[in-house]
Amino acid sequence: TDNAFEKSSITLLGLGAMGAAFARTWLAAGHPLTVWNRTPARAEPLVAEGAKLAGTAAEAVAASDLVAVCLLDDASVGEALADADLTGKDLVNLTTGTPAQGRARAEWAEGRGARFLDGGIMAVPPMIGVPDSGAYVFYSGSRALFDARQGELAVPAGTVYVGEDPGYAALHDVALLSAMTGMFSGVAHAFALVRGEKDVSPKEFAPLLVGWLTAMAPYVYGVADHLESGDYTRGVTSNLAMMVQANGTLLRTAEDQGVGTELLTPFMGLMERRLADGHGDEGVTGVIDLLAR
Ligand code: FVH
Repeated sequence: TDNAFEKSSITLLGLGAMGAAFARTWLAAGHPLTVWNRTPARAEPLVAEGAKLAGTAAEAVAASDLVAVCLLDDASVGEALADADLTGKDLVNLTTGTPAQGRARAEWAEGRGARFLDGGIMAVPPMIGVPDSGAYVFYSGSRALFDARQGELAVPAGTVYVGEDPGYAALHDVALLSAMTGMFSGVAHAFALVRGEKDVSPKEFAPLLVGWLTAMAPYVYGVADHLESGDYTRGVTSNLAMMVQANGTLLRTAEDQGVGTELLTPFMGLMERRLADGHGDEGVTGVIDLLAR
């Protein structure tokens, strides 16, 4: 199916919102594309755009050396590929999972004769195939596969290879999503505080919040420096003792505004524990030590 003069053929299993977005970019780039979806009707628009619809996942896998999978979860990947012959295939799993699932899926695929790469997509579907959207995919696993398929993988989104350990793509993905969850939590609390005020409109407040979060984002580099140096006081301008004191103001304000504090108190509790352990001259990095299990 692949030769030096034509675009390589690609198989894609899974035509949900994300899979369909990937499919369109490969089709637009001229790659012959075979697709399979559990619900075949979902493939109709892509077939109209030039994709070939396979009757079964096994038939789809047989059609190309490069097989991408973008399904709901790891269990659906196992189900879909159960009857497929993976011998000699380059299997790229774009399904979100845990690091442990990535490692187990790599062992499973390699045991069936495939090279394996796990992917963690850092984008939402409308960003796929859009230059400068910032979309990229973390990849980990077979470096040889990544190098050989860099051309195809770079069509839908940027690529960031994070190591031979097949769990690392998911680990990076989940670490970034976890940080985002913390941001969502902070944003929810901030809007809850101002929402009841007749003279504070959410749309006027939003750019102030974005500006503040953007200004604070380089804090991340300070944490990295603390962790690598082992000195959690380096470059600290606002120390833990001061911040724990200020937390009282945050909590009182929430109470005055009639807003629950449940999004704030878990983190504040950890800050207080670190302070009680005698680390008032540090920043907030020491909280990470308290999280280690
Ligand atoms: N959409 C997003 O914003 C996020 C962005 C970051 C990455 N995620 C992950 O990408 C995977 C696919 O997500 P999706 O958005 O394409 O998801 P859906 O639109 O819900 O499509 C799910 C597809 O999976 C098929 N499927 C579900 N269960 C099974 C099964 N047991 N066997 C075979 N296929 C299965 C489903 O088929 P159907 O419902 O159309 O028949 C869709 O093709 C995902 O890991 C996200 O976490 C997306």
